[in-house]
Amino acid sequence: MFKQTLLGLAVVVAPALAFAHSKSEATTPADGAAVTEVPELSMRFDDPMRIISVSLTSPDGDVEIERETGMDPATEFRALPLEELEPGSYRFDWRGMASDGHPMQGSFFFTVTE
Ligand SMILES: [Cu+2]
Repeated sequence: MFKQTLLGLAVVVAPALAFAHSKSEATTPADGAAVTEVPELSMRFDDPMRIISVSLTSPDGDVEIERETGMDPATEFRALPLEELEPGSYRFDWRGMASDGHPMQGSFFFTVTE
């Protein structure tokens, strides 16, 4: 009986696992890119992701950004820097919840040039 329950669960869960660990497919700016300006920060996912927290860090510390997208699971996340970004290197970190319920996190890097 118990075995059957587990098996049934496995069958139900299996299709969801195909989408497990949705990953960031593309970001703006692109990971590792050198850009002259950053009008927006965005990430696209191959499966809806609830983005719980984000941060943008420069060598001088945290940079304020404003979310454009809400807390609902979505395949696209957008945020805007509140000020023009000074030349330098930046790191964007995010934490989220994948549609299969797994907590996820990631980061990407870019450089703003003069
Ligand atoms: Cu997962």
